[in-house]
Amino acid sequence: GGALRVVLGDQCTAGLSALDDLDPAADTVLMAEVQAECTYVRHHPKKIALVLSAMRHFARALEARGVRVAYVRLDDADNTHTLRGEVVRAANRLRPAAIVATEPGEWRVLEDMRGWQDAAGVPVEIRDDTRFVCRLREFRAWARGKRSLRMEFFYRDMRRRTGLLMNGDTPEGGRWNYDAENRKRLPPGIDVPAPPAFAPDAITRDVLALVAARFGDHFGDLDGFAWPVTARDAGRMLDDFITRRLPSFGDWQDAMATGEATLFHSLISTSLNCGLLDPLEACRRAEAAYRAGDAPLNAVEGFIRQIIGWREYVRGIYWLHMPDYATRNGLDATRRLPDFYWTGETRMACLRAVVDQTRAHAYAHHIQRLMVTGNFALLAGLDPDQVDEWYMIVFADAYEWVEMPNTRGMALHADHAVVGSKPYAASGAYINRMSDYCAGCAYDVRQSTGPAACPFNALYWDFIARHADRFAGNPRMAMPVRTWRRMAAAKQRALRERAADFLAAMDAGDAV
Ligand code: FAD
Ligand code: DLZ
Ligand code: SF4
Repeated sequence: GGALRVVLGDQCTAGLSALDDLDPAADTVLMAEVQAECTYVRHHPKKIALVLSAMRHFARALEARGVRVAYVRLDDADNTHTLRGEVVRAANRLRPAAIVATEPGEWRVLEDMRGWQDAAGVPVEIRDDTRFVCRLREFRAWARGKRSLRMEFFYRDMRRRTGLLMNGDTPEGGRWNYDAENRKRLPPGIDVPAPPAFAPDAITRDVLALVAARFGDHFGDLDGFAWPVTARDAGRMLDDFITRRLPSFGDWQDAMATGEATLFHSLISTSLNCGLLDPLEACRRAEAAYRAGDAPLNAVEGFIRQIIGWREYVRGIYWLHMPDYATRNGLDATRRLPDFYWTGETRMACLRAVVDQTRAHAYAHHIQRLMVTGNFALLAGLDPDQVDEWYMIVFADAYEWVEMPNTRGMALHADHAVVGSKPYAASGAYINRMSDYCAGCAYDVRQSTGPAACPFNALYWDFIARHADRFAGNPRMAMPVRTWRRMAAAKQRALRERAADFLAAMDAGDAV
């Protein structure tokens, strides 16, 4: 009779397009916990718990509205454990006239979805994901004919379209972008408000037991699970951010500190990405705080730029360039991911801090992801496939549409300069400027050569040297290439030797 409406684990949104025009008398919503989605990469157990718990809470909320939900649990006996298998099984049982879905966040799932019609023998309608500000066809139209794409221009269009921080046609404060004011170092002794923790309810506790039993051997700690799993709690996380952390978000957006996993960040990516929080609403709330005089412009503009700028932009890039994007390796990087990305066992204090924190919380903030684990991977020439997989596994907010352009594009510069016009390569000096990690490190950030030197320093110059010909023509990289080429031969030799020794020791599994 009615329609079978499929809701995926990251689509726990009341206003989801697949649920538009739902007829509770005739339609059924299908939600399925399946092994295939829990293991296509070995996700952090906190990510699996987050998604499954959000699904169970969302199903309950639908039922409370009188919607019929066919909910398949991971431990149901008949579970085929693939999305397609569950769609086919539900279609055979319910004999719907149509299947309605919302486009997924990963290419591999879209490919699968395109086969549902043949597999189930029922017409499948795939609708736009209207939770994003920019439709994919609009992004394609924007990109068409442009020789190169820049986030900044896309972002300005999104500002104009949403009216966020606009006065008519002009940006609030007279400038579009206050990024230059987001680079302060954290003063010692500053009081950082602890983010809220959401204690597991009975539903989440059931899920935690299930995840511990089935996926307890994946990388990551399950205990201390405290992510929001309902729209209500996601709203509370946002409230807490707006009132307690947003005012300082701008100044210290790029800062890092030992023992501080979250600083003034919002912690809303997990909620945005699985549908518990609406991105435009988050931006409007931040704007209201600015208009009320409760938060400065550099903080609010920076926050809004991340969401209607970067978040929408990388999604557009992903769908514009997939499936080719997933295989790009523009800098020919082939080195194996070292074990310390999993164990945290390294003498490099910055990497140890970020890996340990990621294992505990399935979270690291942007500069940790970009300038510590990402920068190291870039400089050491780690294989993008392995780095991509690591980022997909370890973070609770990871879905390919957002993870891949950030990793392969922004961090590794492997995507033929689609996301960024220059690599975010930096030596230890950058990490030392933005954090206190170096003070507690076995290596000396001021040395570049010899066994006690911070590895980032020699690796940085080795990276510039390896790619000097490639980068010489890039105006934004010409400076370091020139500096390298003018360097005394003995100094060059010592740097490259230090880099080679370090990498050889790392590859051999020695303690580095
Ligand atoms: P805040 O710093 O408070 O920022 C607010 C929001 O802006 C975030 O919740 C997020 O939705 C958005 N945002 C900020 N930066 C970006 C960005 N570069 N791209 C897209 N959205 C952004 N983000 C993910 O959501 N999932 C990922 O899998 C992911 N992988 C990343 C991998 C690498 C190598 C890098 C460098 C960045 C990655 N990011 C990813 C982007 C960013 O690091 C996270 O969105 C952010 O750290 C989430 O924490 P928060 O909610 O506290 O963010
Ligand atoms: C990430 C995830 C996990 C862990 N489990 C499920 C699941 O059991 N059922 C489901 O429908 N979705 C799950 N997801 C989310 C999907 O993998 C997600 O829809 C794709 O990554 C596309 O964005
Ligand atoms: Fe990281 Fe180098 Fe600083 Fe150690 S000295 S914390 S390796 S940047």
